[in-house]
Amino acid sequence: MTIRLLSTIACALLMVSHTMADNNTAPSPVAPLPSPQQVAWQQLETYAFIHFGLNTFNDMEWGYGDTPASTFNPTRLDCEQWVQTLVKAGMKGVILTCKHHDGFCLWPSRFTDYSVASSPWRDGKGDVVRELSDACKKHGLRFGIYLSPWDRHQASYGTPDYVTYYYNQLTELLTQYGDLFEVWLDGANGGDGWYGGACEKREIDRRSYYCYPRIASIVARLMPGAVIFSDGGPGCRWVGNEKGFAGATNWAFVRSKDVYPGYPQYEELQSGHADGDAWCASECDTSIRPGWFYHESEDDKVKTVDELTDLYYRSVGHNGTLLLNFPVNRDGLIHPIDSATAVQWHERISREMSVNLLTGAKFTATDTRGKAFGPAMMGDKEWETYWAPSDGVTSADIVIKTKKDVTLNCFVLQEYIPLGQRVKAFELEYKTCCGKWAPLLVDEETTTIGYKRIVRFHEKTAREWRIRILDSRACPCINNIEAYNTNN
Ligand code: FUL
Repeated sequence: MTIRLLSTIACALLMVSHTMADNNTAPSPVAPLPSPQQVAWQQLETYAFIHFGLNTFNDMEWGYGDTPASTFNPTRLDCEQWVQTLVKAGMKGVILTCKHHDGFCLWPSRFTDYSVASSPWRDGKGDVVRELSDACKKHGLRFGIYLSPWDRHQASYGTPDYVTYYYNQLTELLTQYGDLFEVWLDGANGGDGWYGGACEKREIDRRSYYCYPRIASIVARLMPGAVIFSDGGPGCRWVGNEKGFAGATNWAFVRSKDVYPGYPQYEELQSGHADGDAWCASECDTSIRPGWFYHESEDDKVKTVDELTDLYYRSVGHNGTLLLNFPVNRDGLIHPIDSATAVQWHERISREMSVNLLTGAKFTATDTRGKAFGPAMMGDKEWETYWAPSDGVTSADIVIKTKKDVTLNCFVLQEYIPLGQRVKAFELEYKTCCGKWAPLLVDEETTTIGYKRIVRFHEKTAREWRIRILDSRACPCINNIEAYNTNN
């Protein structure tokens, strides 16, 4: 045997033992990473906002802070009607404007009389937060709170006393209403207001006034399962628009030192920061009507089922969540036009995504680190199992062979995000009848995947499909691939 042959055999043995050693070892996580709460939050995918309060009764969007509490008087308020509608619309949770910028509280706060306790509704004995949180418990919906930091009613606004007042109210909401999944901190802050009769403009330092780390520690102590929303998190971030969509390229990261509530370069939030140091996925908020609060003049301006469907694909399908607002009306009900539209929208999405045409298909890949991470894991519906190639492999092809010809116009791709968001670029292809790979026609960039990427493309019929991962921050970890024909 020549020395050359011996060294070739030795080299081959080394490679085999190396592969075997790697076989069942999971890839190392790539920071930034989500907390288990952030993963659970993103899995909710769609949940509702309710804007309701004095503005509803006074045809306003931003009350000045002096609107009389006596004008709050919903005659037929029924939180069960809200929750039942939201469940039928596929919502997994609801966030209520417990206090909007006008400072009026939908619960009888011990710290102010500017609340439902001073209204004629239920003779001043009502509590909307209680009624809604109870209805959520009864019907299995998660509950969250919006507590506006800006308060145009309080005389102390702008002083340290107001910040204590804010913490006290936050504590009431975190301790009196059971489990919460999200705490929503609005970015609109400071400006003119009533402020106990001063009627002036008050500016605050948006970065330091509320001491956000203190708020985060109160939430972490009293409601550890909840994620905090604000422009830059820390739990989840604003998507940089109020239209309900995220960028096709969408990283779940932000540069935590840069972003704060009121961040001027908020448009960056549509795609996140590829070089961010903190996990902070995007929440796409929008209203089913032009306004956040109810206005009769908008009864004929409710978004259509087509518009909402498109938003679903560009929010949940762009690695975000969709927070869809329902402006409760003066009766205290979700308007029938809004509820009918939302329910039809949910039925439409459910129909479009009802038959996964890859069921029973064969998945293969150009590289696999070991049996436990085989390509079949992408078609097994299990969250905890995923395909991954060897360490250092940052581009690979996944080929999917269906049993017969199928006509597709949509792929659903998911990364196993507990190990980080990795994929930077991919391409989708199909095999033509003459056996050549050709690109599927996609109208947006195919870059990031994240928790969920839904890629719509021009319909094609074929038996073999290829997903080419072109670049990734480390070896990709793909845990689910589905495909649909949304025209069926
Ligand atoms: C904004 C607020 O100013 C709007 O009134 C609304 O509450 C929306 C969800 O957030 O920043």
